[in-house]
Order: sequence, then C-alpha cells, then structure tokens
Amino acid sequence: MALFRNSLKCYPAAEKTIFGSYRCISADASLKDCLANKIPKEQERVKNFRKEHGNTKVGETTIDMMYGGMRGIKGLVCETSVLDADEGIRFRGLSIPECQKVLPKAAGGDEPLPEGLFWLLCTGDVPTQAQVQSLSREWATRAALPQHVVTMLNNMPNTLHPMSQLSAAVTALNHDSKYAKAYSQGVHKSKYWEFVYEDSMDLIAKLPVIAATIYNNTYKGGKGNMCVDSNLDWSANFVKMLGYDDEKFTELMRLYLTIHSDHEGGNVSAHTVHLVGSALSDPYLSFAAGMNGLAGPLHGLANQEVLIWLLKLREQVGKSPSEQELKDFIWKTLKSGQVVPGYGHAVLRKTDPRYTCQREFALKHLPNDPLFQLVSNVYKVVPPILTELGKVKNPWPNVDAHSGVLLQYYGMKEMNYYTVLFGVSRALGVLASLIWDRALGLPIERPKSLSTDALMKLVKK
Ligand code: AMX
Repeated sequence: MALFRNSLKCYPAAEKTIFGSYRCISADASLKDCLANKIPKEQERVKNFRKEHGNTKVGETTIDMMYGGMRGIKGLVCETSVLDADEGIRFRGLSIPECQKVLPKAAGGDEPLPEGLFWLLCTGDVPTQAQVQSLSREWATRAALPQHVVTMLNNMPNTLHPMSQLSAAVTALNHDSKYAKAYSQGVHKSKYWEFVYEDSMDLIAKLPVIAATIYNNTYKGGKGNMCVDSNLDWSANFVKMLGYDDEKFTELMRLYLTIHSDHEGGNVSAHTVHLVGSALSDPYLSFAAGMNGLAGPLHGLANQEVLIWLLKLREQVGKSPSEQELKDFIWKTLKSGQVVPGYGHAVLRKTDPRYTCQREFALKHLPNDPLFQLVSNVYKVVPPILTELGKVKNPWPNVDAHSGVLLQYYGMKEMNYYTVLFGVSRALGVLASLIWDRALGLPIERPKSLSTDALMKLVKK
C-alpha cells in the first residue's frame, strides 16, 4: 500500500520511481510538461543501457517460432505495459485491481477514469485529480471533427461494418496531421515526439465523436446530439453522444475504456500501430492500420463473435440449457472447425483479469441477468473441453468473453459495433507507445525473413 500512497504524490524532477522512470515536475504540471521533463532522462537511460548491454542476448529463435506467428520471440520494446502469462496485464507496473484502486474517479463513481490511465501509460505516474480533470477538459476542446470527415461518415452506407467506417474516418483525419505538416516543413527529429503527442491528443479527443457518429448513422437513422461538454469526462461525453442516459452505463464505459487500452506491444493492433509508425507515417495512418487488425475475428472482433455465438446457443438450445446441452453445443462448434470465441490467448495462460473485473462489475450491477448467468455457466464448461481437445494452450476466457453481455444489459444490442468501443480504448495504449517510440528515436522496423529453402539450408549446416 505504501507504494500507492507514494504514487499519488508528485516528486521533484529526476527522482527514480518503481517504474524505473522519473516523476513529473509538480502536482499541477501538464501532461506535455511531464513528458518533456522525462524524455531527455529516459533517452539517456536507454542510451547508456544499450551502450553497456547492446550485445547481450535475450532469447533464441526456433523454426517453430518463425512458422508459429513469432510466438515467444522477444523482439519488441514496449514501455507502457507488460503481460505476465499467469497474472495478466500490468499498466506501468500496476495490475487492473491496483489501477481501479489508485486512479482518479469521477465524482460519486467507483471506476477509474481512462484519462488517468492514459496519463499513467504516458508517464508512469498516477496523476492527481486536477491533472485528470485538465485532460478531460483538454480533450473536450480538441474534439471537433473537420467537416470533410463528418460528410464522409454521413455518406457511408449503414451496411458498411462500423470498423471499416472507423478506419476510413481516422485515415481521413490525417488531412490535418500536425506531425505530417511539421515533417514536410523539415522539423528536427528530436521534435517528432511533440507533434506525435499533439496528433495523439487530437485523435483521442475526436474518437468518441467519430464512434458516436458511426453508431447514430448506422443504427439510429443519423439522429444524435454531437455536443461535447467540457465539464464532462471523456467517457461521459461519449455515452451522451451515443444517446444513453444512465450513470451505471457511464461507469461501465469508464471501466471498459480503461481495461481495453493496452496489452503490451506484440498483439496485432499494438504491433501494427508501432510498425506503421516506424515508417514515420503520422498517428492517424498508424492508428487506422491498427484498427484494421483489431477488426479481425481472432483479435478485437471476438467481442462481436462471442455475442453472436451466445445468441445462437440460446436459439438452438433454449434460454436455460443444461450442462450437457452446453457441452454438446461447444463440441458442435469445435467439430465444425470453428473456435470458441472469447476463449484462449496467444500469451496468457490463466483467466484474463480483464474478464474477471468485468465479471465483478456484473456481479455487482446485474447478478440476475439471464445472459450473464449463461456466460457464467459457459465459463464452467468451456475450459475442461478445450483442455480435452489437447492442443489449446490456454483454455481460459479472455477479455472478449464478457464485454458484450454487459453492453447488452444497458441496451446496446448492436453487436457489430462492439469492436469500435475496443478501438476507442485501444487508442490510449498504442498512442502513448507511439509518443515514446518517437521520443526514443526507434528506427524503421525491418526484421529479417527467410524462405523455407534458405531455412532448410541453414539447418543442414
Ligand atoms: N477454440 C477452439 N480452438 C482454439 C481456441 C478456442 N478458443 N483457442 C485456440 N484454439 C486452437 C487454435 O486454433 C490452434 O489450433 P490449430 O493448431 O488447429 O491451428 C490450437 O488451439 C493452438 O492454438 P494456441 O497456441 O492455443 O492459440 P494461438 O496463440 O494460436 O491463438 C487465439 C490465440 C486468441 C487466436 C485463439 O485462442 C483463438 O482463436 N481464440 C478464439 C478467438 C478469440 O477469443 N480471440 C480474442 C483474443 C483476445 C483479443 O485479442 N481480443
């Protein structure tokens, strides 16, 4: 606990923290000032580390790793979060329950504000309530969309998947990229991070407006109040623009947008943003690319797939299936060559703590919801079946097994919209990382590939 009490204070410049970083200059310093204070010290720390240990080996690559989606290859640096296979994610050293405890909350609320999580991801510090409020206000002032993006969204057919709409709208925002403009004017590379920061702040601010416009256009015939109130936090404004008026749903959104933000550097969306950003593409182009990866059913689209699967289960087996009926349905899914959505993970080997905290939210706010009870019953039978299958490395539920049920309960039943919410949250993690990528001057990414023939020759040697 002492650790958290310490985290809540701001320390003088250059004091080392538990995260190996440096605390911000004062309790009321802005996020950009805190970053400007930390970056030169972190650059120096990394430079010295590389000088001393640049040739130290951190692992070996096997042929299976190369054919197997690079699983287990240690080849990326990501400062914002680290995933432990058994424990789950830690954001700058803090677990999800720890974040729920120490991050600032809205007045009368229990869940952390995503603004605080973004601050933590960027700086390694737990911000003060005032710093989080200043971020809410700043994002509100940056939220307006350029007219060409509104027109473009309004002209999209409502049959176009919401993730395609999101990706296209974000790509079009690059029209006003401050980074791209500064680059074309020849800005010195030591200043890149400042413009990536400005674009990232603009993009995060605009994402709820884009996402709510997509929601209203696709499902509500274009109706919606797109006014951003600078007295409301980021999630509250988002919920209002989506047309909901329920404080509990806003609380859910604060939790949702916090926990989906970051999952270290190698997952498809985070890695894509990092990769595209390494070509010095601006944050809009980099993030849109990441969203195209998040839209895959093995990644972020799984939250939509889970709901479709659960509803199919109810349709085919009835509203209160017996344990045997559940087992039969799961085996039927597997035997037809499909995955059980919401279960398994490339790195995790236990129940995802993001699943657990959503389950705790459900136990507190919707314990008797029939769909929640179905999810709980599915949780009892899927892991033993996936284990019996013999090949699944992690039979436990991931983040996507639970989120749709919570959204349904509050009236958001449009399943193919769910991944957009994931995307809005994911911006916090991947953009915090992108700022640091440019601050640390990480180069264009270009790993070596080999053909099967070249590999065969290599092993013969
Ligand atoms: N249902 C059925 N089979 C599964 C499975 C599941 N939930 N999870 C893994 N398997 C299968 C794999 O398809 C693979 O089969 P194959 O050898 O015939 O190709 C085998 O088990 C070994 O896979 P693995 O090493 O355990 O997993 P992975 O690292 O290759 O893939 C993941 C990880 C998440 C893609 C996989 O578990 C999966 O498809 N899960 C269901 C989809 C899902 O929920 N995705 C969301 C993940 C979280 C996120 O990114 N949002």
